[in-house]
Amino acid sequence: MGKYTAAGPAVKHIPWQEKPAGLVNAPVWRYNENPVIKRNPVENVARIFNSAVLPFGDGFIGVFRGEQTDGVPYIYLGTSGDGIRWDISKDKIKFSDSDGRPAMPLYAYDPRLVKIDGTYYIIWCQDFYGASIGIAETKDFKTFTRLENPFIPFNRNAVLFPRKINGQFVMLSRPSDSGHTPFGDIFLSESPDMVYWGRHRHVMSKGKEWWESLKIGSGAAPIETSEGWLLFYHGVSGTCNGYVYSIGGAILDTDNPSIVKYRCKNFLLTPQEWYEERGFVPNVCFPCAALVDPPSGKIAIYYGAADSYVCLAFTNLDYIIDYIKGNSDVNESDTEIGKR
Ligand code: BMA
Repeated sequence: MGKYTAAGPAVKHIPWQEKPAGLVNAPVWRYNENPVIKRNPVENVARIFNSAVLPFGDGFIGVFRGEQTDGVPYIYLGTSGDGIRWDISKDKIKFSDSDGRPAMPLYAYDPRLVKIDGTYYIIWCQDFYGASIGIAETKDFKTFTRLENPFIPFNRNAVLFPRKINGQFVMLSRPSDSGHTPFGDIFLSESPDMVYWGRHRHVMSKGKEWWESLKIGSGAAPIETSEGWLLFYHGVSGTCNGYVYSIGGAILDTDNPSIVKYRCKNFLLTPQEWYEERGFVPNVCFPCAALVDPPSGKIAIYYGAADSYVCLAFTNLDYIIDYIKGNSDVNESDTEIGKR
């Protein structure tokens, strides 16, 4: 048993590698056979990246952002025994409305996958007369029923907490504008029923450190730990040569998650390998999922690299929580309840 604990069932076959000896500046370390999904992975899909996975049955299931050969992104289903080698369907996930009629979004990207009380929710970015959030539920990964779009445009990077908090569903999101937004903070909204969303709260602003000085967006569904909700998110900086996306870490209060208890001033992972620095969009590490195995404390982070590949990185609960706490620098707006 480690110093800190995490909620949730054991994930016995979680992908894992020990931290290589002698590695410095690496609170999170990369899988040495990255990328785990390479280019042209299935017919009519040129690139798969920014994707989310969960344990399912004896293995894993995932929702994958597939950039079709016509350039339009959609979501594809994949299964895996080990969380590393994936069998991805060549057909897009077929979404229906509540009457069972086809209800496909015009496009869908950056899916997140969260299980709450036995139901799986896929949350993605889509057109709703402007970029906003789509959401669907499934229990069996055979039928996928669209729910009401939670927010009006413009919004991106929405992710649900994996359980109700104070009896409410809670979603993080990043309100934005119609373009490739040069700003953005993380907010939180509550719903009693997954239809009506309100009681909006500000969670975190872009950071004062260079790597997250332009905008931030929530990444993986938060992991519940004894210190609070462990959130891996992305932070963006604007360089003279374009945006750089790094992975950051914060810990939110368990009962009032709009309060940031700790926020790491250092990035946890920033582009440095060829598959992160070179690709369709260079210099992107974009986390969309994190698995935890509570008994061992092992954590596996899935992130998109350079808008071209799916990659894996590892850390463990004690190490990452101590690192975030040890390098924490919260500002006034982080620690507020987030209501004005
Ligand atoms: C963001 C999103 C992500 C993408 C990133 C870098 O705005 O569109 O899907 O990975 O830009 O291109």
